[in-house]
Amino acid sequence: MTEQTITTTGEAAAPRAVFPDGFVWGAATASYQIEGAATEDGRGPSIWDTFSKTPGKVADGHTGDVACDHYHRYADDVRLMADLGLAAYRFSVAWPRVVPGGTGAVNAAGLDFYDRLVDELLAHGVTPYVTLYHWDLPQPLEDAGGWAARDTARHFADYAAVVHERLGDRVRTWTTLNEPWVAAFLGYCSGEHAPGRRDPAAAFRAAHHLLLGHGLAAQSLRAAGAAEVALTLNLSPVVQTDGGEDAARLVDGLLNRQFLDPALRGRYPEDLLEIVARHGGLGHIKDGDLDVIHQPLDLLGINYYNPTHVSAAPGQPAAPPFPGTEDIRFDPPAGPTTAMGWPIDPSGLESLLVRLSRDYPEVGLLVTENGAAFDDRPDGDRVRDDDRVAFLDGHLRAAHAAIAAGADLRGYLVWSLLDNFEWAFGYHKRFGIVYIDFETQRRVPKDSALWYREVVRRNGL
Ligand code: IFM
Repeated sequence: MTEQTITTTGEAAAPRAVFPDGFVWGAATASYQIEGAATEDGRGPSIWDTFSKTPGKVADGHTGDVACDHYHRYADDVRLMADLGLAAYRFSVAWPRVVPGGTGAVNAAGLDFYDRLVDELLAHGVTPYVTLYHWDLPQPLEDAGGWAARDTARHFADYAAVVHERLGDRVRTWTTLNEPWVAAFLGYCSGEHAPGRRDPAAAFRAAHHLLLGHGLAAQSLRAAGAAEVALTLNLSPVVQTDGGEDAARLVDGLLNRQFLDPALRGRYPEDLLEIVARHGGLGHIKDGDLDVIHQPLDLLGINYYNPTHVSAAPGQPAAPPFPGTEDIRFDPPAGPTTAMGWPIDPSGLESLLVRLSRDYPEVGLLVTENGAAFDDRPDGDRVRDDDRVAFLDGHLRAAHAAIAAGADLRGYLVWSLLDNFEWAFGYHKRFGIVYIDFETQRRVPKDSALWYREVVRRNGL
């Protein structure tokens, strides 16, 4: 790996950042956000179908019914990936396509779709990275209690085995869950995401059962011969702006260590357990659960978007997705933000990666998501998204600096390949490096896609 300053006449000094040999470059998506074909070939309803069709839950009543129509256009999308030189593509499998009832009968037609997708990727030299759960829980399982119910963890492991049985001969890297914090706390506590529940105790139970599902699925994937098993978390360095530490520590426990410590150390942090005990108790954590959750992991997937700033604020009520944060204020972002209103701060990625390799040195790191929404507008056949190029450039430099500081970072997957259904924001927020005209389904690689192609080609900046 090298970093040097290149100066050419008339140009500003441009620091070069070359990544280690074998560094994996790619892009990511998720099933409900891009596939569409919501009722085709035996797919059953998911909690996101129900939620998005509930008035007032998603901006302008948008749904994933059609999305990017990737279910039918996957071959075009794979060709796009190959044109961009991507080495890896991270996608998720829709549980309700494969096991429409959540448990029981397997829908062969659903598996056939992923079979075709994997073959197409491999034929184009793109390595598939499978995520088994990116939030589209089959609705019948939610009707039986959702992730707040313990049985869901076992059903998830059964479904994982079914998918591995079909794709395991061609897929090496298996990620169990995407962002369990979001699934549990936006889904069951703040109600901003499906299934839209507002019950802190249910959210803590959901978080534990998601982790249990991860552990059970990891065991069954491993037993079936999966080469690499991973878990993807949304992680954020928590910074306390008033000079104190307690507020940052507490929020770090809820957001980061609640998942890192059980999965990678086999125990919950004590400070977290104190909060859980006050929100429904600890009865759902059974003897032996932490041994199941603590499975050997090959990769920790990191979804990084921004740091979290907090300060002590006596009298402040708890923030909706963060039970136990009474007397803490989540500071409004200062400085530049993306179209989501999220602060742009690449240094958070560097500090996060360095911390993870320091605190959890046994696991390799992969950035499974990083990117930004901006208000892109096509200009003929071009989308000039300089703001996204600057965002990605800054974050890749931060990733490079983290590697130089000792982080065991193996690759970077941009979020997202395509503009897509951004959950409660519908199609109003565009994260893609490829623009989608949702009226015509025309795909237009943005300037950031062409820029990223060069990054991949040069293995750096
Ligand atoms: O679109 C989401 C993705 O599904 C999970 N991580 C964050 C992205 C942007 O909000």
